[in-house]
Amino acid sequence: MSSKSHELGLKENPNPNSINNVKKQTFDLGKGSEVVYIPRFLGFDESWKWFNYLNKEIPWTRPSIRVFGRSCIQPRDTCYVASEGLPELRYSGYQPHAYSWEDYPPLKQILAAVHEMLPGSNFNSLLLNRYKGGSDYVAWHADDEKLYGSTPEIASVSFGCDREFLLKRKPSKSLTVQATKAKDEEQPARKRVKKSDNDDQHSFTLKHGSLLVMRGYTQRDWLHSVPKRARADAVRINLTFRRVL
Ligand SMILES: O=C(O)CCC(=O)C(=O)O
Ligand SMILES: [Mn+2]
Repeated sequence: MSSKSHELGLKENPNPNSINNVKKQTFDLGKGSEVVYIPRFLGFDESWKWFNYLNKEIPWTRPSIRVFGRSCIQPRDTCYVASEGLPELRYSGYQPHAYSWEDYPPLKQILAAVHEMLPGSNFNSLLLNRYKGGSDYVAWHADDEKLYGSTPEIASVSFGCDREFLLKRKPSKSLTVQATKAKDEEQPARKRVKKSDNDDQHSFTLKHGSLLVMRGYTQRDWLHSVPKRARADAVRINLTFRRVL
């Protein structure tokens, strides 16, 4: 305990890196979906150290995936790390090899920092992405695989080039039905269909050393993407920590 806080009778904060001690932005997306953004989760220099390690040491691959029944090369490099004994991950017809945390000790240090920031979290798997430049991207999707359960918390740490991260609300099934009905009945659809407004789209610039957390029903009700950006001319590495149930 520092002498000053002792004099004032204040208790030293037991967890200086807790979520209560950093600048964070919380976005209530409604209906039980929430996003938290912490721009300076990790220090700037420390983050470059992680970036250099990851860029060099991770066994990056660029696999073939299936999108709408067609085979294509995934538009970014990837790698998967998971604790032993978990059900295997499969997305877009691709089953990544699960590397061990023990093979990449710095990943365990970043995981520990994430756990410290998010009390109660207990991530056991990690999907890594490397965007080599502005033409690498991730298309609109939700991480709604069954193995994560119905309300997964996903913690996303970014290094390197700033990239835009977009969220948009999934089209509501009932509204789609109403829209079709309105068309069938030749009534003006705009009267029945909710207009898309600002509450249905959000954009974040994910900075070097930042942490973005998606939780609640964000994967059920929202899609996210990192679109192509011609001006993003440097490498970005992103780590998404998840819990396989
Ligand atoms: O790179 C990002 O910020 C997002 C990556 C992502 O959504 C994913 O790997 O599922
Ligand atoms: Mn995702």
